[in-house]
Amino acid sequence: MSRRKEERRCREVSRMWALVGVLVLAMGAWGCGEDADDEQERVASGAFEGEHGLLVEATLSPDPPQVGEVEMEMELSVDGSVLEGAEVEVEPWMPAHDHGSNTVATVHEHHAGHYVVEDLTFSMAGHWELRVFVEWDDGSDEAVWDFEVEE
Ligand SMILES: [Cu+2]
Repeated sequence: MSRRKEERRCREVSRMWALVGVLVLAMGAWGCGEDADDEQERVASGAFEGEHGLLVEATLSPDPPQVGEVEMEMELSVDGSVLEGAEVEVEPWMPAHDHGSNTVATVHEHHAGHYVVEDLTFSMAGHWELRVFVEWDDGSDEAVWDFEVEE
């Protein structure tokens, strides 16, 4: 069955259930969840690991990101310990075109292990990477992830 037909069928079933007044909310868990899955793959917020124990728990807003300025905050830890006083750089990168953005993002630690990113922008829509480089007393690591930036 084509996806469109399936979606239409989902809608019709939804309507029917709504008409008889039965738990429409249950539909989401019942097979009409395709859109929610797509959404899940596109978001840029989440937990991302480096190869040397770094864990970046990032929140971007809006999410999925849009062209222009994006607000970003991160919790950083290494091997499970809160990472305080690290040097952090955040670089947006568009691999298909080999370019970054027009602004240089700056990062400051708001409180222990909690870092706020400013001047983070995406200059065009499409597939971007976000590269986070972190240096601390006796080590360094990076975490990179990728996602779609919307118009
Ligand atoms: Cu580009």
